[in-house]
Amino acid sequence: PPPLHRSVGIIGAPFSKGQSKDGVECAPNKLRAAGLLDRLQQQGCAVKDYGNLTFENVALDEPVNGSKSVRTVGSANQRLSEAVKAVKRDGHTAMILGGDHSLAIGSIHGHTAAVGPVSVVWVDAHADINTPLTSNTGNVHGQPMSYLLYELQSKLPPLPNFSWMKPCVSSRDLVYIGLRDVDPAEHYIMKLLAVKAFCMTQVDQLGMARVMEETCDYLWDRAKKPIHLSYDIDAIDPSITPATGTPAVGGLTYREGVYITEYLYQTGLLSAVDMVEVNPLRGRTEDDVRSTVSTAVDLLLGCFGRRREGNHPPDYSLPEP
Ligand code: NNH
Ligand code: MN
Ligand code: MN
Repeated sequence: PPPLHRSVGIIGAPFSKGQSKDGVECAPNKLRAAGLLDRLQQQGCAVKDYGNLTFENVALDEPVNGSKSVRTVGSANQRLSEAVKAVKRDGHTAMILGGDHSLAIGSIHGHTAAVGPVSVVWVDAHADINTPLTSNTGNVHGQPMSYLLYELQSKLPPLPNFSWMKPCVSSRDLVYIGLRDVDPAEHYIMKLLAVKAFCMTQVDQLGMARVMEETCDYLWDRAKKPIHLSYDIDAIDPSITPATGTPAVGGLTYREGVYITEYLYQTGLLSAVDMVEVNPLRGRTEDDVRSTVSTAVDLLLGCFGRRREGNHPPDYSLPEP
């Protein structure tokens, strides 16, 4: 196997205005407090923590076509895009700790600004491909893919504080895994654009090993591009990761979730990873939060070389008696 990229640049994006529940902004520090950085280092990663970004609330951020906090979300994502671009230019694999999923707009935008076209693997219970005009909730975290896709630009109204961004992903470079709560308009869009999706039905049918093989076959059909993994923790079954804003029953097992990360790591193409929607203020008990945070940490470790068979440093030598 090729020598794999083992330097990670971490950006905390404590951003919550893409949805309406408090708490997701606490996740970056919770993930660090759970030992994320130490454990990355122990498995042989060089770690650089760029710290948490700060975001301002734009005053008088009235709904735009029913979508909430659009200006605040726009300027936060502009900042995140610049930060991700800088981490990529520094030569690291980027790790973006959300925050809600609206941050994928800036994360993917900044990633492509630095490295050119990417493949996007979107692991989520939801498709997050509503346009501002199809959204039933007005939450931008249900819309990021529509902002990013070239093919949907003519369907977007003008959005204040988004003039900095241009679409940067082709619908042929997107694969969904784990879907089970898709709005009618989202389903229509996905069929219209023929977006590749392994919803839970396909996961049941094929098993995760084949889902990952087919994901990469599909993405690599034209060219191998750097991979952007956008991992919404609500993709995992809420019995394991209940501390999230919109839990959806019937999700991925812990093992299926981890397998995705192990598989993408060994491609050698993983170039940026978002971990979003961990909400330490949701869930009913301390254990609910602990289980959600520790699963998110395990998924991130899997993206950076952790193997369930065990790991050892390349320079390990047995002690002589
Ligand atoms: N589809 C709904 C919406 O557009 C729910 C999105 N919620 C999410 N997405 N958590 O991952 O608002
Ligand atoms: Mn999402
Ligand atoms: Mn989701």
